[in-house]
Amino acid sequence: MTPVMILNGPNLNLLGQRQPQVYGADTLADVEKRCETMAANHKLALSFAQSNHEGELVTLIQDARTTAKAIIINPGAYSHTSIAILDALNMFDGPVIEVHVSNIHAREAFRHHSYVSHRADAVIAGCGIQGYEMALERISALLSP
Ligand code: CA2
Repeated sequence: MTPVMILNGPNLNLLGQRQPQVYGADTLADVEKRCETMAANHKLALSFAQSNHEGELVTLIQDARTTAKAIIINPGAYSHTSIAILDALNMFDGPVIEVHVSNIHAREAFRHHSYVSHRADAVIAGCGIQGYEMALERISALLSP
């Protein structure tokens, strides 16, 4: 089993509870369940986390340097603001995929730029929560020998 970390940033703990027209009706627990199924099919061992705190996300990314072979991250609004998260990802050696539930490019101008995209090997936006499963499939392909 290859360890993969999935990280979620601020407010994503409220997924499914507000703005279903933007983010859909599924909760973060639903996302985790679907990811667990996909991961098992691809022989990946998931660690799944969410934090509303920038520093905690930085620490989790630092931890991943020794505990995970790949990172899938939805940094939430920190995508658009956090050089600290970008710096932490730049110190991680494996593949990084950035996921956004909504299509950030079809939304307000301030969402069009993501610092994390400077490091990400791939970016998936606007595919709803299926984006996480797509990211896992891609990670599996990238990590297979
Ligand atoms: O589309 C995405 O996945 C985002 O990363 C979500 C972030 C937003 O700041 C990014 O620009 C795009 C916000 C997550 C807010 O999550 C909510 C969930 C339920 C209800 C309200 C907000």
